Amino acid sequence: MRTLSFLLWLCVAVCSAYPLDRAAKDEADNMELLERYLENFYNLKKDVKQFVRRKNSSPVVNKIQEMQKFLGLEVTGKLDSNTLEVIQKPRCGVPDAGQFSTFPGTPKWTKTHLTYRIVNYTLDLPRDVVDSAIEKALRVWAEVTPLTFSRLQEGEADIMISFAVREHGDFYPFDGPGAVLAHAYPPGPGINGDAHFDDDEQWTDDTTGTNLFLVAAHELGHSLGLFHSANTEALMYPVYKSATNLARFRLSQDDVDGIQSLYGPPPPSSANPAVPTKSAPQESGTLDKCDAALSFDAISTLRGEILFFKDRHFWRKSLRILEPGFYSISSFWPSLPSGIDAAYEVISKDTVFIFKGHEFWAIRGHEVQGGYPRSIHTLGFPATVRKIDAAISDKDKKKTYFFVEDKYWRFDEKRRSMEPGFPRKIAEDFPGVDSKVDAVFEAFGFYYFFSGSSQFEFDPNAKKVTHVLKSNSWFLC
Ligand SMILES: *[C@@H]1O[C@H](CO)[C@@H](O)[C@H](O)[C@H]1NC(C)=O
Ligand SMILES: [Ca+2]
Ligand SMILES: [Zn+2]
Ligand SMILES: [Zn+2]
Repeated sequence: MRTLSFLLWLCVAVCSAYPLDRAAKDEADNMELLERYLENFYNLKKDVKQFVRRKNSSPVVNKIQEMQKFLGLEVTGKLDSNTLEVIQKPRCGVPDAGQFSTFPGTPKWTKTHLTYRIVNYTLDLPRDVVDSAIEKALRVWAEVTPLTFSRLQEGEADIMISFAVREHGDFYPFDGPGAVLAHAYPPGPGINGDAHFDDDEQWTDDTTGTNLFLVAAHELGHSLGLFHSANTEALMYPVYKSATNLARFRLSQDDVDGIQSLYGPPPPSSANPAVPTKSAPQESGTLDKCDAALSFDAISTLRGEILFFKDRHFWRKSLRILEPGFYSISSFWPSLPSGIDAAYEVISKDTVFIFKGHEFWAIRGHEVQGGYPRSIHTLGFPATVRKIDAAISDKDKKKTYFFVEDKYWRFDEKRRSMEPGFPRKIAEDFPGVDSKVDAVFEAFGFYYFFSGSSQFEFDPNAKKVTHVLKSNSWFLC
C-alpha cells in the first residue's frame, strides 16, 4: 500500500510538473523571440531591452504597439497569441521602422536602365530556374514603371544578387533556417541595390519550400527603393506569405503606387514591349468575353502577356491590367489565318508558334518570320496527324508538349526534334485534365488546360489538377 501511494504521488508530481516547466520555458522563449524581433526590426535599443520582461514598461509597450500597428494586428501592446503567430513567421530581414513605402531620404536610381548580375547560386534549384525566377521578379516591377533590366555575366552590376549563409561580408549575418529569408539594400553605389538570399532556406519553384520568385520580387522592390508597407495585401509587407495563389500573383495597388511615386508609370507609347509596337484599334466585336459558355481556339503567352484566340479575334491580357484588350488577328499579323488550332511561346527565342491544320508560323512581336508557314510534319509528326489541338513549351526544361486528340507528343526545343517514346495518353500523364484539350498555357509554374468552357489548373510537379475554373476566369467577369 505504501509503495502504491508513493508511486501515485510520484506520478502526480512528474506528470503535472512537466507541463508547468514547459509552459514557463515557452513563455521565456516567446519573450526572447519578441525581444529579438523588436530589436532587429523595430529598432528597440539594447538598454530598453532589459525592460521587456517588465511587461508594462512604456517603451516596450510602445514598441509592441508600433509593431502591431505596422503588421496590421490588433493593437493591444501585449504579446497576445495573434502577435506571437505573426512574429514566428519567416520574413524579410530589412527592418520595418522608418518611412512608409520608401527608404528615409527616398533613394532611387537616377537612370531607367539597370543592370543585374546573379553572382552565385543556391544548390536547391537548377540554375535556369533561379535565372527565370529572378527575371520574372524583375518583370513584376518593369511592367509598371519605365525601368528596364539587363543581365551582366561578370563585373559590377547595379543589382548584385547572391546566396549566402550566416556571416557574408555585411553587417547583417543570416540566421540559419527560417526567420530571416533575405535582405536587400536601397538604390545607390556599391552594396546598395544588392539582394542577398539566405541559403539556409529551402528555395523552391513552388510553395513547398520558400518560393524564390516571391521573395525575390519583394527584395528587388527594396533594390529599387521601396521600403516595407503596412498593407497586408502588398508584396512589400515584411512577412512572407506562403502564397497559395502563386498562379494569380499580382502587385497590390499599394505596391504600384509606391514604385510609381519613385519612377512614374511606363511610357505610354511603348507601355510594354509586348505585341503592339504598332497600335491596332481595339474592337468591340460580337464575342462576349463573359459568356459562361466561352471556349478558346488557342492560348499563348507573349512577352509576359496572355493571348486568348477565338475565331478571327484575340483577347490580350496583361497581368497588371484588369480589362483585356480585344483585337482582330489580322490587325496585328495580316498574313495569319483565323480560327487557329494551337499556339505556344518559346521565351528563350522570343518567338510564338501558331498552328492551323498541317501548317505553322513563327511570330516575333508583330512580325511574322520569313520561311513560314511550314508543315507540321517537319517537326516529326507522322502523316496521320492532321492538326494540333494545343501546345505548351516548358521554358525550364526546353520541351514542348503537343496535344492531339487524347494523346500528346513531346518535342525537344534544343535539338529541334521529337522525342522517342511518344505519343502517350494525356489521361496517364496529366491526370484530371479533360482529354479533349482546346488550349493550354503556362503561368507561374502551373499549366492551364482549357476544354470547352472549363479550365484545369495543373501542377506539373505534383502531377495533379489543383483547381477547376471557368474558361474565362482570367477576364474577371
Ligand atoms: C556568394 O557570393 C557572396 C558575395 O560575394 C558570398 O558572400 C557568398 O559566400 C557566396 N556564396 C557561395 C555559396 O559561394
Ligand atoms: Ca534564415
Ligand atoms: Zn523586405
Ligand atoms: Zn547581406
